[in-house]
Amino acid sequence: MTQTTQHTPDTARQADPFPVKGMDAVVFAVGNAKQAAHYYSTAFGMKLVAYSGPENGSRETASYVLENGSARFVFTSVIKPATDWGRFLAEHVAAHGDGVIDLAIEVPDARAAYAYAIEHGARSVAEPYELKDEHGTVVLAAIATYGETRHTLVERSGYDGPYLPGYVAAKPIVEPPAERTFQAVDHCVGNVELGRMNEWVGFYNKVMGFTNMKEFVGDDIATEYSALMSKVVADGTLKVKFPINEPAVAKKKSQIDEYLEFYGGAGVQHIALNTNDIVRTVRTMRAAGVEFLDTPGSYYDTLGEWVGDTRVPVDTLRELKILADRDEDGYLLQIFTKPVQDRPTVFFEIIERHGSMGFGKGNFKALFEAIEREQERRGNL
Ligand code: TYF
Ligand code: FE
Repeated sequence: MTQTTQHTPDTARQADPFPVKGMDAVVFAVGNAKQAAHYYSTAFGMKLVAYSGPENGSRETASYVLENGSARFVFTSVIKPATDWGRFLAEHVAAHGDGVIDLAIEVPDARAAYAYAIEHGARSVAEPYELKDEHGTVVLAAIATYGETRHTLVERSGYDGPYLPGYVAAKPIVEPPAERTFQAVDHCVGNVELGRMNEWVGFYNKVMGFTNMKEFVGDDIATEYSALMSKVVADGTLKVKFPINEPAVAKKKSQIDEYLEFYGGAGVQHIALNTNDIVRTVRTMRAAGVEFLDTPGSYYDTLGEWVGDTRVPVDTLRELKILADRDEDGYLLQIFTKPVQDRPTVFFEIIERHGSMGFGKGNFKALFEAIEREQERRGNL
C-alpha cells in the first residue's frame, strides 16, 4: 500500500503552548440517557459513578456519568426544555440523532488554555466560569470545533467530587465485569465535509498547538478503495489524538458521505478505547450483544506473513474477527463495532497497542471493505 510520510510530532518544542492532561470526558446528547446508561453498563462494561437529574435539582436534563479506568462518558437527555441549553440538546438530538456534543479535554489551567485558543482564532462557546460545591472548585470554558461539536476545557485539579458540582455519586447499574473491558480513550475521530480536512487540521495546529502525526490516508489510497482522506493531530505528549476524515470522491459512495448525510453534518465518527486484553474484551462485549464488523477469512490466510507474531494466535484473531497491524515501532490489535444507534453514524473501536502509535493503516483496505458491505446492507452504496 502506498503511504505518504509527514513529520513526526515536534518533540523539540521548548514550552508546550497548550498543555493538556488528557481527555476529560466524551459527552453524548441522546434521546434516552437512562437507557444509554444501561447499555454502556451492560454491553460495554462501564460503571455508573455520577448522576444529575430532577431528584437532585436539575429539572431540565438528566445526565449519567460512566467510567472505565480513565475513560469517562456522559450521557445527557432533555426532560423538558426550559433554557437555551435544554433547547440546544433537544434540537441536537432531533437533527443528529444520538451523538457526541463535547470532546472535553482536561487542562492544568482552563483560563490560560481558553485565552490561547481564542487568541489563535477559536470561536468561543463559553467564557471561563467556575462551578463549586463541598468537593471543591472546577473551572470550565468551551470552544467550538467541527459541526456542532465543542471542546470544553476542564480544570479540576484538587476537585474530589464524583464528576462536577451539580452531580451526585451513583451506584453501578449492574456489577461491572471482574476485569475491565477497556481503560482509556485512545483517540476521537471527526468526520468533516468534503474539502475541509486541511482546514480542521490547521485549526488544531493553530488553536491548540497540536502537531500532525505521520500516519495519514492520502489521495492515492483514497481513490483506490477507501473513499476517505484522513490526517491525525495530537498534543505533544500524544495523550489527546484527533484523526480528521473527509470524504473522497471514489468509485463508490464514501462511508464519510453516508455519515454526513445521516448525522446532518460534521461530527464525531468513532471513539477508540484502549484495552490490555482485546480477546477478553471482545468475548465479553460480544456475549453482551455488541455487534462488530465482520472480516473475511481470507484476511487471516495471509495475515501471519506480513504481521509476524503477536500476543494473540492468528486462529483466535480469526475467530473473533480482530485486525492486526505492524509498523516500525511495534504492532496493534483492533476491532470496530457496527454503529451503536439506528443511524449509520457513531461507532467504537477497541485497540490493544504494543509499541505501535499508528491507527491500523495496513487494515484500511479490509476495514473499508467491511464498512462498505454494511453500507450496502443499509442500501446506502
Ligand atoms: O482512527 C483511525 O484512523 C482508524 C482507521 O472510517 C479508521 O481507526 C479510519 C476511518 C474509518 C474507520 C477507521
Ligand atoms: Fe480509529
